Amino acid sequence: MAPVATSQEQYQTSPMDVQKYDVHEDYKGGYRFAPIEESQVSRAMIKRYFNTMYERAVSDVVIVGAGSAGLSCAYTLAKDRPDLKITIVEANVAPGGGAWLGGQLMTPMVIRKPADRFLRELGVEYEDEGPFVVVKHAALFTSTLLSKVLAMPNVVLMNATAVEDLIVHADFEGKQRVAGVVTNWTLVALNHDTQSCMDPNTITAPVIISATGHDGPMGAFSAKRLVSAGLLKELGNMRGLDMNRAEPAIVNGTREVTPGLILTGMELSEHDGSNRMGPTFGAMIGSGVKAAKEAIRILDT
Ligand code: AHZ
Repeated sequence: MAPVATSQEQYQTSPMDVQKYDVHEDYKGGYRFAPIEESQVSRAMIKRYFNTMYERAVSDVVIVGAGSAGLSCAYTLAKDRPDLKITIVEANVAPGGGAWLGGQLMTPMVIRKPADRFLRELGVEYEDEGPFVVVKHAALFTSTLLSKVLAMPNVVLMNATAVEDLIVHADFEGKQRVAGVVTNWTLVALNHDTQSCMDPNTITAPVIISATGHDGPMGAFSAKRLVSAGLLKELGNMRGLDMNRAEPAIVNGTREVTPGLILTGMELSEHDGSNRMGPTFGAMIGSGVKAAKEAIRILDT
């Protein structure tokens, strides 16, 4: 791969490329591209994607779901531990979950203190309203966080890919431990009722962090699977909205709920039976950061 230019040079067409490929960046009608074969495009994508799948079949941490909690977790974990192979699996084509808008499809995003520290770390501007801050557009928070996560060399994002199941191994004492995830293209996962036998794929990792949000078409995936797999008796089920109770409960409750599996974000409310907070996002940041710290604690013991 060509080296990545980091300075002003990146905005200039290299004189070597001009000579070698006869390229011309002329917006008066003479714009000329370097020549390409269609197969080069295919191979450029295939080689990288499948090499990545091969390499990430064994990861250090898998994060399921790239909403505000999953991405806050990925950022913290990747920054604190550049040695870890962190693989994010997101069912949607567009990562970001519900964090592209604030509440009721409105654009401003409210974040209660002390989670505003994370915004300063990301370099996202906000208006200070005293006990909370407001980012002018939720998409500014999500796109900044996403771009920083994707730029981390130890992070891979597999979007349009759904986690369909958990891998559960028994340890030497016979105790059950979540040891990985079972994946499929989301379009395949959505069509199991119409086609026969579309077997999945796997990624193993010593720590899985599930951040799939509250119950919905795909939400609370791992929490629900713990019940159907017999690892949890029943779900607590998310309770009604109470911002003051909900946010600290989610952050402080973020933990390894079963060996090998950490729950973060609103998925935890379904597991624990805690309240929802509605359109305040501080707990998603705090819970994501705490999940990263939990993962490091597990990996280091
Ligand atoms: O696509 C989902 C979304 O991007 C993804 N996801 C769900 N199931 C998956 C699966 N495999 C892969 N089986 C899956 N990906 O998980 C992401 C969840 O993002 P989210 O924004 O829904 O959850 P969050 O916990 O990060 O943020 C919740 C935000 C909410 S909801 C709420 C309320 O309802 O009161 N309040 C807040 C702040």
